[in-house]
Amino acid sequence: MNIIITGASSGIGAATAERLDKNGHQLLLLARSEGKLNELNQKLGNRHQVAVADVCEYDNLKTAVHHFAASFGQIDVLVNNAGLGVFDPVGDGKIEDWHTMVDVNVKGLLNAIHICLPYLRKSLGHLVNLGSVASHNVFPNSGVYCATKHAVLAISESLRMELSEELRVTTISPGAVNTPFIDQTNNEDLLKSYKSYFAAGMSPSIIAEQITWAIEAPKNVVLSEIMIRPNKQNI
Ligand code: NJP
Repeated sequence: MNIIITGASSGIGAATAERLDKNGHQLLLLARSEGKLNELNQKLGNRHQVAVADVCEYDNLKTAVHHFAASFGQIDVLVNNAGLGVFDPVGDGKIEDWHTMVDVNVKGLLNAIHICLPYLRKSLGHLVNLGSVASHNVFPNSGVYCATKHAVLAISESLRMELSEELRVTTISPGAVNTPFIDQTNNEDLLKSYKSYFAAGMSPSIIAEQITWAIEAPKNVVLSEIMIRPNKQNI
């Protein structure tokens, strides 16, 4: 299948690229960090297309997606993974951090959906959105992040219902995953306390396995949401 992965330069996105490559899929690896994307592609035998693009920049994103579609004929799957969390109590939050989270996690996700949807509907394809346990629960110190992930689940579920004849939609909702995710937080006290929490989280390869499982499921079923936590995570 021809698969686009946003946020492929790190963490869950990079692990998903490695896992999908193993099963022979053709990938578009998309993120802003050119060096990391090229390094990953090299590790995978330079078999894939790389696009240096910000999901917030609609026109650049569109160019990258169209180029991939023109190269391989169709797009079967979008793994909408790019996202970030900057943790702070809402009362102490910085407006720039709030805007960045909304811009990337919601507007960036919508940009990719809007651009890819005509292709995915044509190929009777699959949309995978990265939600979170924060799509369901609200935690202290991450209120705006939780709001963005609630939005992701709402977008997924509405598309799943509206386009059930043309599109399969899966939300992946993990608990803590051991990636550089928490390094975006600049509140020193919170960073200190969360660092070990995320370090004790799941390997990103476990999430990559779930994404692969959802994509490769029989065409007449949809894994609409996969929630997965470390067994010791009780929230
Ligand atoms: O984080 P990290 P994860 N345009 O920091 C990219 C969700 N999640 O793998 O552009 C394009 O290793 C960035 O690339 P770059 C989480 O909310 C995680 O953990 O080069 N790409 C990088 O590849 C997110 O949706 C946990 O900087 C942009 C990637 O995003 C997804 O999992 C728990 C971008 C982030 O990689 C992957 O996060 C959970 C932009 N503007 C949900 N901004 C967890 N780790 O515990 C960022 O429930 N990226």
